[in-house]
Amino acid sequence: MSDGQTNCVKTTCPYCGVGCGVKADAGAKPSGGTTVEVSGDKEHGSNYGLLCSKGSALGETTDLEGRLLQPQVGDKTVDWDSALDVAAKGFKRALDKYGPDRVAFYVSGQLLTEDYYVANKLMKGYIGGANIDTNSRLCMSSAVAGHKRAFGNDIVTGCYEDLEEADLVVLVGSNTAWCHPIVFQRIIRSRKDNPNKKIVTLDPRRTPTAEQSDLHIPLKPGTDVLLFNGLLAYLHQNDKLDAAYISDFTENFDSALNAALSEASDLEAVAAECDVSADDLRQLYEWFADNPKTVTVFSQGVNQSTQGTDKVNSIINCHLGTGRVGKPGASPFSITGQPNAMGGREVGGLANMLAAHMGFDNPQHPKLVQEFWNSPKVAKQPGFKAVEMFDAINDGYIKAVWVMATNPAVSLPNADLVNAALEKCEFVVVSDCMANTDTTRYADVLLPATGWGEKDGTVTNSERRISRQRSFLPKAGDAKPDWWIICEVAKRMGYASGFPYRHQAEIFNEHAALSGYRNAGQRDFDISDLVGISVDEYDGLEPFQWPRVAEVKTTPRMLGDGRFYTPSGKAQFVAVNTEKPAHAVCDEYPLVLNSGRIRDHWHTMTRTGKSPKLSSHLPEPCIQINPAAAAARGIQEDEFVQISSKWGTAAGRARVTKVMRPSEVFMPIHWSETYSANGGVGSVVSPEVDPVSGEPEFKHTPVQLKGMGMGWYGFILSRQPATQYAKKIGERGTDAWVKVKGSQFWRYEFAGSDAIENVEQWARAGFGLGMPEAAASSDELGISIALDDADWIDYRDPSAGVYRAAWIVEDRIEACVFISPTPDLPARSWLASVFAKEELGEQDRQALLLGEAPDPSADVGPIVCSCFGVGKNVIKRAIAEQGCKSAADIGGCLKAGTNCGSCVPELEAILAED
Ligand SMILES: Nc1nc2c(c(=O)[nH]1)N[C@H]1C(S)=C(S)[C@@H](COP(=O)(O)OP(=O)(O)OC[C@H]3O[C@@H](n4cnc5c(=O)[nH]c(N)nc54)[C@H](O)[C@@H]3O)O[C@H]1N2
Ligand SMILES: Nc1nc2c(c(=O)[nH]1)N[C@H]1C(S)=C(S)[C@@H](COP(=O)(O)OP(=O)(O)OC[C@H]3O[C@@H](n4cnc5c(=O)[nH]c(N)nc54)[C@H](O)[C@@H]3O)O[C@H]1N2
Ligand code: SF4
Ligand SMILES: [Mo]
Repeated sequence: MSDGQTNCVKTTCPYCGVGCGVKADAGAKPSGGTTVEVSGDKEHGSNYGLLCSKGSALGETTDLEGRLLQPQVGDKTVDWDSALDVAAKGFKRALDKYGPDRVAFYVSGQLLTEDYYVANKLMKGYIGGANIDTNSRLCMSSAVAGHKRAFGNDIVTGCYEDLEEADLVVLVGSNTAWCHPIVFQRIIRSRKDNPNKKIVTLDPRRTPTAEQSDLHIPLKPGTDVLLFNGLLAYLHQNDKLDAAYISDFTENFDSALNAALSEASDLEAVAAECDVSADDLRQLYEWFADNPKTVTVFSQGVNQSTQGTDKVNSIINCHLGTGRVGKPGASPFSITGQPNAMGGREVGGLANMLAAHMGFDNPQHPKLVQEFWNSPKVAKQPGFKAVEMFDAINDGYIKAVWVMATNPAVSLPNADLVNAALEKCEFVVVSDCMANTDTTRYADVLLPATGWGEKDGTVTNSERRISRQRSFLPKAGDAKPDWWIICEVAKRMGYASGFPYRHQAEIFNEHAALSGYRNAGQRDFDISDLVGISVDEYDGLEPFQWPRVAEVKTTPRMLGDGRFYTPSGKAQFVAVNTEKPAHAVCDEYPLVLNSGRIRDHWHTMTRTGKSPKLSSHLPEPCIQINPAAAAARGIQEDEFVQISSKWGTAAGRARVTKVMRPSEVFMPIHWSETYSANGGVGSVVSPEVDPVSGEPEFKHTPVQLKGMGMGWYGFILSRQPATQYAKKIGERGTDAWVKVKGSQFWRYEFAGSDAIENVEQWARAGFGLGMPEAAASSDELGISIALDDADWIDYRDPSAGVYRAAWIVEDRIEACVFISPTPDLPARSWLASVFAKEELGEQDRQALLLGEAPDPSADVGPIVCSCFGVGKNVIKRAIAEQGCKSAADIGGCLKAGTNCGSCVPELEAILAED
């Protein structure tokens, strides 16, 4: 659907669960290929025209570089017919020989609802097993389980408007400023209009979100249940509970209160146990008690824990106790991660759920689903949850697995075991848009899926808003939509009658019909108003919030009337007590590893890693360490450090920072083997899961930390990708490296323990260049050069272990190499500006050999604003020289922060430093 004025197509951002509306305009590049311009959709109710850094840079990720363009069987490129036959036969063989419980699908919150619907139908209705689970298990399953325990069904009761309307927003285990930036901007803007509004962040780290909050409570990891039990006790002790609401609409209050009082009746003791200031805790409790309009937002600091479900219920208990559920400005609010985490829940993508929010706990539901589908079989009991599924693959129980739109070799805990399991598994099918991911390398059959801009369907965001993702680009190569691929495999397995769809709108139609089938208000998920929707109507479908039935076209809030989906119709308090995380620190593993996200990368970087803008903010795997913990181990900023646990090891650059508590370290989740060596935190993470939800404890693994004692550090910037070179570095005993996409170069960082014998030979060989007398070229590296036109200038000081070289072709820099015994190497931000020059002057050449920017203004410093490439040094100069006093002043001078606004929290932090 275009907007009527231009060629813009209205679609939805494919990244986070905020679900922003995007206007996308594809045009032809004069040089061939396609340009994609994106802007926020002002009419979309989730973002009203705003987009964060990732959304704004979508145009940098839609090209064909790295895409999987044709099906592959083993190493061979094949046509679709052959690939689909092999996939279907492989599954059929395993099914016939071993039975429906021995095959599995591992799917994703990045599938569209229509894709997800048919994947679930194929597994649960035709294969007849329930071993379909999704990466949402790693993400939202504790919230799902907590909602079901309290409300009887998986319902997010509020909407984004509530966050604006609230007088108090409590953010628990959520780095909203970086992970849900547009929601965060909406909260911050509303505070400007409401001077009484307060934002509180509960996070062991001082995140950019905490930085912008009125109060940050850096609680000890894993103490959330205690803190919220303390709140329930406080509300009771101070007569702040809503007795009428409790008696009219809830059950089990006494046992929840008793549990709370048993461990958390003394505020001072709670504060001591959570390791926070009693005054700060009292402040939070008072604000919560006195603000009827309170929203408590929770995310992975809550869900990803062996107590995740209990944490969720400890929060909901406080909202039930004060009657703040589903009311304007008052709700618990689970904010979802992926663009279609909610859609997956709606179609039964979790192994313990059925389609249309039905479940195995109600014996009528499997029958009802089977009857509606008229399918030969139906799963009768839950299947393996993600971590169990990969254990079962590793044990040889599961014989065939199909991975769609997720990268488990990187993102599951205990990733080394997951890699071994995929290696061993008899039959692995992978559907992805990218050719080379850590998971695609295990595929027996590799199926190219259409990516964002090519695919077409619906997604549901955190506030239950169903929006269309629309295609505006031609399909890449032979790529096909996921729903089509699944249906074709289903047909070839002999299930043609169940998968007759010609268009995704037909699948949506069936999904809508199932939601209303024999429902009559008994089940929450109902969009039956859309039954019979035509292709044209589907194409024009405007965003709306479910449920949507004949009388009600959109529902911003649910459960505000006190009617719940439990057998009694009443909400359930859940008695919860604090349990310790699965593994405690000990002498061997004395620190707690926490893991999560950074501002500009998305998960395993298969898409954001292609964007120079998004790779400029935090380009490398790093490990955040408190100064005391670093000092105790003699660790300096920038050196390579290693963390290890019972399960494995990972390495990154040391970031010594007070944002960390002394006993914890943090590592981002984004780096894989595709982008780094040893940069994947998943190898280290404990595979323990929450007993109710099965969600892994990604935020709490005991680890050991040590400096890697590297003998030398170095980096290369090169116009040509030199992947082979980087691999060779690995072969030469380098212990760590990472590759980063820059706007005019690829950057490779590395370090090694043993000195390099002949550094010039080593450096030149890396580019396929021999020593000066030999003419050299290497097509293998994509770099070839007639030495006549080229200059190799270098500086060496063997006794100091320093080497600097630049390779200049027709006065333009082609590559440069810097090596030193310490991580103190020239600023990459300065060198980026050298690559932007069409012609190098004498001064530039000298500066390259000196390893120093000719003057301070040549180095912009680490990039803060990725939209306009504004670095920290430039911002600091504007503060000092132009008297900028606010983020708005900096925006006025430098434009930083004026496009997507994602860097505003960091601008504020820089202002606070001065
Ligand atoms: N930039 C970016 N945005 C994203 C994503 C991305 O990859 N990149 N991914 C999306 C997805 S799928 C998801 S699920 C969301 C996740 O969004 P968030 O949940 O906000 O992100 P995380 O960084 O995983 O974790 C949040 C915080 O939990 C804190 N935490 C750790 N342990 C505890 C604890 O015991 N208690 C409390 N209270 N807090 C704790 C961590 O320090 C961390 O700051 O982000 C979505 N948005
Ligand atoms: N240590 C640690 N690990 C974590 C977490 C953590 O906080 N700490 N968080 C967990 C969470 S919340 C999440 S959500 C997961 C995310 O982890 P993953 O789901 O593994 O990460 P992605 O990189 O998003 O993987 C998506 C894959 O699908 C491909 N893809 C994209 N679009 C499509 C499409 O339309 N069709 C197909 N077929 N393929 C597509 C991409 O190229 C990519 O390979 O990570 C989890 N892992
Ligand atoms: S907040 Fe950013 S990543 Fe999330 S949907 Fe909006 S633009 Fe996309
Ligand atoms: Mo997630």
